[in-house]
Amino acid sequence: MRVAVLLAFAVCYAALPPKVTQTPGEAAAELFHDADTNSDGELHLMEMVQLFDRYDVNGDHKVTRGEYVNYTRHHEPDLVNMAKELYTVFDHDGDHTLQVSDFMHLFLLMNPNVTSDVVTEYTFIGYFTVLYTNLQSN
Ligand SMILES: [Ca+2]
Ligand SMILES: [Ca+2]
Repeated sequence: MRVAVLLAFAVCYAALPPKVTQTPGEAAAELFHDADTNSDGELHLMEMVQLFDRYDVNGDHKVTRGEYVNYTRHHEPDLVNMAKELYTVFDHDGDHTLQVSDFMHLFLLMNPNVTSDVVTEYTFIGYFTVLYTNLQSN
């Protein structure tokens, strides 16, 4: 009897959808803090390049879909369900590979002041909150 109850519970539990523990804003903040290597509340162009290098595990100056999904699974598990869509958004030139130039494009897209090589925490989190919200509601 007890085993049957436990089994029923296990079956119900397994059927639940994956638990989303972060709001889009929290996930965006986590990504910012991961990217802001020197923790000064600003994302510098160099930090964007460093972030690219962390995704590029085998160091061939390309981030493949596999590298991106793997990094996301380990560092931003809440985003893994939308990792494929994010990759497509980041792949600005549409060649199915991320290069530093794609990250540079993203940086410029977030940068309201093109003469600056800095994106503020506020701007970065705002951009990614909107992006995550849009992908979640799809
Ligand atoms: Ca920084
Ligand atoms: Ca690579």
